[in-house]
Amino acid sequence: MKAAVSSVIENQLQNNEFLGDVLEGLGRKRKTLPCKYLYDEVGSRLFEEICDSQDYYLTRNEADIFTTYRDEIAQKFGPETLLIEPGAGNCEKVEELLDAMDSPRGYCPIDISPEILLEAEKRIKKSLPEVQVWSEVGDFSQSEVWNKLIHVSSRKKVIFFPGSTIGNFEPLEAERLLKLFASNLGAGDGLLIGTDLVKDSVILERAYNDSDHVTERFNLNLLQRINVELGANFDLSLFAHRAFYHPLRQRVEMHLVCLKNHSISIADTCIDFTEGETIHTENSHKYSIAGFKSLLTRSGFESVCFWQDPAKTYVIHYAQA
Ligand code: AVJ
Repeated sequence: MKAAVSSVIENQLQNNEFLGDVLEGLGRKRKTLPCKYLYDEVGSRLFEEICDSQDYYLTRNEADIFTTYRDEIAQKFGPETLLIEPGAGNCEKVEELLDAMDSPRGYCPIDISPEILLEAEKRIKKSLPEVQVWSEVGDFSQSEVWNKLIHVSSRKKVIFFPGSTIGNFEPLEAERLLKLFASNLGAGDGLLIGTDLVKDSVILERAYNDSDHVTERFNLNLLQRINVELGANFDLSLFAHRAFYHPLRQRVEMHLVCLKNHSISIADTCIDFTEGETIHTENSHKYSIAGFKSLLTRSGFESVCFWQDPAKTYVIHYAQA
């Protein structure tokens, strides 16, 4: 009973924050929504579908690197290392790595989707019964959730941040996030982080406009989520998915384009949309190897080494705090 009541309160608190962020973002001259809200249960599953699509090369090529270099990577960590994965989602990438590690101290996935986390924890406990798992639900870009992990002692920690998730953050925000990571590590602890490389815009744009239109559904699901959770009345047929590479900013931008003048309401607030205006929903920054190394240095890390796929589309960096 107590657990049920507190989870209702927790839900309401989360919804209040969601509502506040949505109203703030849609109240701006250039409308925007925080990309972290794309990953509700439906969104996380759609993202998994994106990862399986032929056009989205990132996940596949990153997995290739892990499969090829897993032992070499695990050796960099050393024995009895605690692996922490912010934004772990379905925790699919970590199993291979945990399996290659020498007596891992344990695994701490952090994610905002409790459903996905619970499912993943069950799976890992089955496939790697000797590995201890401590899951935490929360936003990894805020220090609160990291404080909950402090009780887990270990001689060495490595933060595992694959998937080019760092690309979602604007350069200054990325620096702030990596500094937060560094502040939760000791000297000599590690960061294993995946970044998508700058490349031909045709390849990049295809990856974010897949031929099965999964990315379109993923993007539009954000409006559906706002309808369901915040009682808004978005008509999804009045918005279109648009993703393009911005070469100066070195990022793919994802938007929802309004197709006709209209207004919607969210919790007594009326919001006007004009034809052609967009809601900016996500950025995916692309880095050169040198560019990312310099970000690591600015953030308090020392670059140790990196690995790439044969086609050199993607990089996994290992750095030390
Ligand atoms: C999970 C943030 C790395 O930016 O490539 C995929 C999300 N968005 N297709 C990315 C995403 C549209 C993905 N990240």
